[in-house]
Amino acid sequence: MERGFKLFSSMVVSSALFATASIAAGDAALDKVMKERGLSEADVIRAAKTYNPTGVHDKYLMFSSGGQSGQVMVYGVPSMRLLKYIGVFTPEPWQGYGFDEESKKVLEQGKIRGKEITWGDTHHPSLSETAGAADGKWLVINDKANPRIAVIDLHDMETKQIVVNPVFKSEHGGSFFTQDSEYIIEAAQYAAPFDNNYHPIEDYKETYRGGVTMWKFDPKIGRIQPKDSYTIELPPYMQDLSDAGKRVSHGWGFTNSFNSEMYTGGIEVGMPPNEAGMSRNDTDYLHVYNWKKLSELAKDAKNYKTLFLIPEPKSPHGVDVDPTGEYIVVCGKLDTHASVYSFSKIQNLIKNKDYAGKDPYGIPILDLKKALHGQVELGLGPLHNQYSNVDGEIYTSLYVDSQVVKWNFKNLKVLDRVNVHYNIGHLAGMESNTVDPQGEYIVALNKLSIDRFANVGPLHPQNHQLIDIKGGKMDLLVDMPIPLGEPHDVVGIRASKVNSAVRYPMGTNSRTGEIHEGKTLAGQERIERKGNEVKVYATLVRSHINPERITVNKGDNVTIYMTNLERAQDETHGFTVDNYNVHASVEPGKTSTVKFKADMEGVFPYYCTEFCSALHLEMMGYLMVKDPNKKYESVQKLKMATMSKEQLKAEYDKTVAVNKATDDVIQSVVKFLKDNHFEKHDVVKNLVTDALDQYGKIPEQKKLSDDAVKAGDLEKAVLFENMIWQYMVKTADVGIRAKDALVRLIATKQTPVASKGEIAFNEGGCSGCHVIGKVSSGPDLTGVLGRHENGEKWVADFIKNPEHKYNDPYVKAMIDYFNLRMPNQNMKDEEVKSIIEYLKWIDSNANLF
Ligand code: K7E
Ligand code: CUA
Repeated sequence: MERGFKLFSSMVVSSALFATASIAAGDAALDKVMKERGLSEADVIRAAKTYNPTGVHDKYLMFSSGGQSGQVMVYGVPSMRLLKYIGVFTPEPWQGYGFDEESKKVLEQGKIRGKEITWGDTHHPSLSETAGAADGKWLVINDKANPRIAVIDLHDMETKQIVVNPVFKSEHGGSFFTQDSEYIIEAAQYAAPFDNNYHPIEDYKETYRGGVTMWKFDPKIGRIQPKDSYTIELPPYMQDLSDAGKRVSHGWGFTNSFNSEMYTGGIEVGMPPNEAGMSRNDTDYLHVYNWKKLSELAKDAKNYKTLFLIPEPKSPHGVDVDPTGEYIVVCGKLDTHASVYSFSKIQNLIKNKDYAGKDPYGIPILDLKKALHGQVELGLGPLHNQYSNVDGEIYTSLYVDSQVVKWNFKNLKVLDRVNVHYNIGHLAGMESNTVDPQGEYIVALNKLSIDRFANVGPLHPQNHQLIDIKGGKMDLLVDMPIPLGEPHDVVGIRASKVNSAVRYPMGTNSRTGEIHEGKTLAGQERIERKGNEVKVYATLVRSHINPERITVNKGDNVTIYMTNLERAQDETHGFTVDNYNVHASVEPGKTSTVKFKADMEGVFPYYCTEFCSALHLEMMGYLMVKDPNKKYESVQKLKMATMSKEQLKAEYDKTVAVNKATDDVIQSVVKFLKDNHFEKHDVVKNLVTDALDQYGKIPEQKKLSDDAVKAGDLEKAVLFENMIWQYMVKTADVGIRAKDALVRLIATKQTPVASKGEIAFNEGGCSGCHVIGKVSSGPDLTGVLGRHENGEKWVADFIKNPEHKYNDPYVKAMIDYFNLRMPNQNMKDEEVKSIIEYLKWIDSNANLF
């Protein structure tokens, strides 16, 4: 074994698994895996830095644009595991987004001039802020292709609102929250006439316009207020990315541009292409505006007085305000420099009216040199910047060089660089462009993945790479393929700041947050008809849909309201009617609606689309669509044989007996839970609440069963008894989960050796015959060490060499009883020792099993 590797094992895993006498064994196992998989020591450290054992959560949540998918993705850092897709501008069937009525209403808000737009090109997600810090409440994202902004509520991660920009024909520099989420900045991209008329390209300078829209946001209710929003009309320079000032620069906005040339191309008429003409000048303009003042002026008429232009090296891209608000860093894209502007210098120039000139539209231009704190040569193709928790530290992506470069924007020194694969666009730090950046990690959002993953055809996934920035040198830890569009930008936030709910108040329309008109509680299920309007008020609860039959006439308009009555976490029911192109995802407490015209005659099963319980397949019903102009003949010719009265009575008695036995099991679990004070542990308490919820439904069913017996209908009584059994199974299912959870919480902690013993016990095959706490195909091993003289040695010998003891009277009796002999599992000494430790641990918790 190499020296370096030894050093690593004592460094990284010392306190966990290999600290005791078994270091050699641990190292050997690790060594074997490393050899087999060709891993270096550095690889193993990186793996350990990003690996989350099962059940361990990530420290950071990342909200990623889904690019051309029009969605948002959520993933965790440092594990880089995908957690969710959120439907935003595009229908998304899993969530019923665009397939139930509530979400269709949200998507409809995104219509442009009456036209339905079912895709989007999402670029820049932005987290709401309070006093400049991410507050974990709202997320907004823009659509570059169709100038729109969407609002996502982080309490349930659903899209609630889409607004369409009334004047832009294209946008890009959105969306960016101001420091108290008063406004969201959205800047245009490709200049176009603000009206909806044709204007010849020759009139570009006169009639085409750029702009910045300041969307008023109400952070209390999380909705954009279009009527209080306004647009700053700008010259037809192509506006690009933006950022809001913060702290000292609060109230100001900064927006980049390219094409100050106002070039309009025309390859087809012999002109050089746009790319040549739009990058001819050495400089373009950084737009500097006081949105706070403008929002006052906007209440009256348009006014450009508080708008200024500062030259910036040509065709810049990212503009990012530092955590203090004093520095504004602009990246060159076609220039190898980053330019650091000083907000106080800008303010002085404005105050002293120290202008270098005016643009053709009369907007004052500030002198570049006088506004600069300085410039730094970073490399080829600098695009975007992120800040860390270290004062002055900034990270910039270099598109052409495929690098992340770390530098200091105060003393203007380059500190470090790391290669990424390949061609990075944005990069994302943790709460990075807020007043409280967390440092720790940078995610590189790479445009190409070329050779990083198995070939899945010419369209490759994108590649997000996690970089550790905690040390002096950046260290690239791991790759994450993104199989869903080009995610331009990602924002990260501490997961602890996001308070997502697990259920809705009963009967909630999740898209509006209000109580749904179709809210239906148990017992209120019904079908209402008015002419050819049929309204179904349905409930969903494990494991049935009520009603189970809906009969309508062909041509009827059918509305089905569904309320999920569950309170248990993660008990979502999905709903579809076959062949009718509807789907809803109904989480606990939610009410959803599907609506369709029953224009096809026939029988259409409807069912729950989430595997919600053991009887999920039975969670179904039939939509029957009759043609009112047809006559239907009954075909009940074949009389089915029925049970005799005695047979029915026997079946009834048997079912009741099974229920009694099942109830005994439940009561024993309940006793255990009570004896061990389950109520002290929230996790267990919640599970018990869920279990009792199911159990509480039994009396009602019992009454129905008893009534049926009284009425002499044993057939029906058996069915109700079966329903009681279903509720008991559901109770027991959750109850046992609660018991297991409680055992784990109150048992004494396993020593490292004992936990290795448990692994050996399970992997070595012992658990195939022995179940702790139960007699199974072998004896219960609780207390086994005390059963024999010199128990530890006896058991160790027996594991290692069972054949020698087959004639021992005790063993012989066991062999006869179980009709099985303990096989030789070829355990190593080390394993046997650890199993003994495990058995000791079992004995110390014997009362729990
Ligand atoms: Cu640089 Cu749309 Cu933010 Cu892409 S943008 S990279
Ligand atoms: Cu409900 Cu499956």
